[in-house]
Amino acid sequence: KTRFDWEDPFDLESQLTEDERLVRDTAHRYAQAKLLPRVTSAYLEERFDREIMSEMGELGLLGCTIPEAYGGAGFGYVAYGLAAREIERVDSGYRSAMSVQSSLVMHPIYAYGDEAQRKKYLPKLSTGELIGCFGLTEPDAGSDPGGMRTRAEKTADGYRLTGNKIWITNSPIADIAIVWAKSAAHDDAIKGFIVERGAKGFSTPKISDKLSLRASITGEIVLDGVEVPDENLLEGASGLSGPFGCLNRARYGIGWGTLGAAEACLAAARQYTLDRKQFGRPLAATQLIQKKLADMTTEIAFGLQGCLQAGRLFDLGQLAPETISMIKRNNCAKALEIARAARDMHGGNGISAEFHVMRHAANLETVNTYEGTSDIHALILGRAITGLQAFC
Ligand code: TGC
Ligand code: FAD
Repeated sequence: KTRFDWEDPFDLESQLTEDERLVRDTAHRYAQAKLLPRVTSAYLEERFDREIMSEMGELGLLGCTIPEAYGGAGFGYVAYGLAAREIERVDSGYRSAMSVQSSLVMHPIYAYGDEAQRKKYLPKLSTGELIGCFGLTEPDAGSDPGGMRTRAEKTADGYRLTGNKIWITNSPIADIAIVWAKSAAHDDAIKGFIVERGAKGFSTPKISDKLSLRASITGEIVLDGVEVPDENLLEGASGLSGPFGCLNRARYGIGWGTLGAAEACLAAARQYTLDRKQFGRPLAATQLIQKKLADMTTEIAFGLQGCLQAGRLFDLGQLAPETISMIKRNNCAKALEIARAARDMHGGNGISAEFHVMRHAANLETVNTYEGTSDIHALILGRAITGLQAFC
């Protein structure tokens, strides 16, 4: 009889290429050796260590799907997903830093920018010498980004940006921001702009006292008549399809990443319940605990197969955005359930930072909300299934 491998029931390993395994192993070694030892203090102190970006850059993890000519690694989307899974196995906030830089900053410059913009920014973003952030959400426009108020007015040699962005990952430490604004010179279409730190009227106050994603730094972007030159317009994007093209990539990475967090919780809960004895036997010998472990193992294994096939389709240019909504929504929800169950299975110890599971559960609350809430992705799927839109 073939042996059941609870860590890999569908033999995902054999479905990966040699190169994909190499990327996965590199990310795994780095995350376990360098991120895991510092995550607890970073989380408790609400601190993001700037040098993490340079470390990830050194390993080729930033913008890894961008061609090598621009400083990327030229990997496929399965490799990108595997890296996200390994980083989020340690903390969703660290995966956030990687996804924002890769999918929300480097991708729009690569996809919508001109050659001069690509050459100026991409190599430095790929090494982590520059940090970027992505400003779409506003105080009055979250799920409905089309309702944004930030405006771009044409000036003699550029644009003047006015507005506020909120809940922006990495904004307080960003050297550049990709800012989305309605442009009067383009019939009020949403356009993307590269805003450099130091521009007059540009500030990025930090948002403190988060109870989730505390090892990630989050802030606002305040645009008080910020002047950007013509050459900082991302000419190739017009309308919401611009930011959504970036979100497709980040949401896809979250599909993989959340399962990394779930796998960490499953492994912790399994080991804890094997070691912990109550009523004279290991907790893992009880039916209720075994059912929970069976549910966790099943959801993770099915989720990973979905991600792998999504990645293969992405590389072929055949992945529908609605399929991305499906993996983002389902894997976030399953990971959140798994992290909460793992927390419960650890009893009182489950609330201690030392055991990591409650940190994962708290992080996944954010991941379930950002990049489109769970219900928004249900509505995206509902629209595709019925042809009827139910947003408003
Ligand atoms: P809708 O009418 O559906 O579409 C407007 C235009 O966009 C196009 N489009 C897409 N294009 C590419 N990919 C997609 N996934 C696309 N979805 C839509 C669409 O074809 C249309 O194009 P055109 O040329 O005809 O104009 O737009 P809507 O206003 O009805 O929007 C509906 C909805 C709810 C789907 C959308 O607004 C939505 O997804 N809301 C969620 C907002 C969101 O995800 N925000 C994320 C902010 S960034 C973030 O959270 C980063 S966290 C970072 C981290 O730390 O990891
Ligand atoms: P709302 O849109 O106000 O939603 C509130 C609730 O109403 C949700 O449950 C939602 O599902 C529900 N709802 C909304 N519309 C409908 C409807 N039509 N029908 C039924 N229910 C509905 N944004 C960026 O641009 N860049 C970033 O880097 C970034 N990083 C983030 C980091 C963190 C830590 C957090 C918490 C958020 C971040 N965001 C970022 C913002 C994030 O994308 C938004 O919070 C998210 O899109 C939800 O928007 P909202 O908070 O305004 O909630």
